[in-house]
Amino acid sequence: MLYYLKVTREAETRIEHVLYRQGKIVGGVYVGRGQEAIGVGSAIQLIDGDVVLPSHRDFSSFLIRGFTLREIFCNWMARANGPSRGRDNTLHIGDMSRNVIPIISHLGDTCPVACGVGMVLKWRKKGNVALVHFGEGTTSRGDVHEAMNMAAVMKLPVIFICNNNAYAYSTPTEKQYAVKDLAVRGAAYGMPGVSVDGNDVLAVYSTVGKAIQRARAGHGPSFVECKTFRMTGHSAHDGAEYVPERLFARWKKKDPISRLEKALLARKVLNRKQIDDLDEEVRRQVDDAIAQADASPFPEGADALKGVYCDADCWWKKAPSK
Ligand SMILES: Cc1ncc(C[n+]2csc(CCOP(=O)(O)OP(=O)(O)O)c2C)c(N)n1
Repeated sequence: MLYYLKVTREAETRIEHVLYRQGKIVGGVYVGRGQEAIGVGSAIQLIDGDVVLPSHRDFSSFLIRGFTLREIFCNWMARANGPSRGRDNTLHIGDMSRNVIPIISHLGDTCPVACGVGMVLKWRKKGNVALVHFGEGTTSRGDVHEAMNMAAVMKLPVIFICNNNAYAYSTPTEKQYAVKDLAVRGAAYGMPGVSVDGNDVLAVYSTVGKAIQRARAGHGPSFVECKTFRMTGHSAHDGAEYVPERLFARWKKKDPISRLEKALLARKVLNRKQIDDLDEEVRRQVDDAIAQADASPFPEGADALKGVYCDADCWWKKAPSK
């Protein structure tokens, strides 16, 4: 867990603070600084056949599901050998062979897709589950509610994971919804709704873990609200001037990485030297991946239509019918 938290933080920091400013990333850069524990604590417990539908701040889910750092940097730097073949520079990436379905930019629309995935998983009867991630702003969209209702009625094995990071772009939660905890919305649809400290990776692990076990046992969906804070602007171009400094200071003390480090040190699972070595190894891996991506070619214009339609080798034609 500590490795995935750290590698996510290091990679996203380079993307936001170095590569974007060097002009190597064109377009928006959305990172999940401060909320890494949500993706890590959830995806790390998935098994073969489970599916994850990450949001735009869930870098770690991609790594945990088998994307390499090199692939991810190639995508951010719009290179031909990135998963989206140089067409996009964010984490709008998916791969059916790794059971990762990309986010749909129209926020909320990924939730009905998660229901479709849940229907397939239920029919296959292998006890697999789908995790779908989204922000608190997204919960104000109708699609999310329709999906939660459908999942509850059909007892679909879908875990709805809300990263409540306090701001939807520049809109604070009190200007957006009138309940104290979004988790109460679970009950409205007939599914468990739980709020958890989203900066405590072990708490996320255990809460999402219980929801996963419930879904595997055929008891249907759950809604998990992970309370966290976005320790940066909405995007790299946004200085977050609308966020009071005191909030950054308060949430810095709850940083998910230092919290896990402290717990591991206190319980003597790791010592300081091992943590320093891990930091160095993570930096080295990120350096290598960036260098490899930087040396990769940009796409050729003639390849622009490749993979847009289902060619002979597309995953869908190769997918098993059951
Ligand atoms: C339907 C829709 N409306 C607006 C946008 C523009 N937009 C992209 S991210 C974002 C903020 C979403 O906030 P939230 O769901 O809380 O997620 P967060 O970015 O805070 O993780 C907005 C408004 C969009 N992509 N889709």
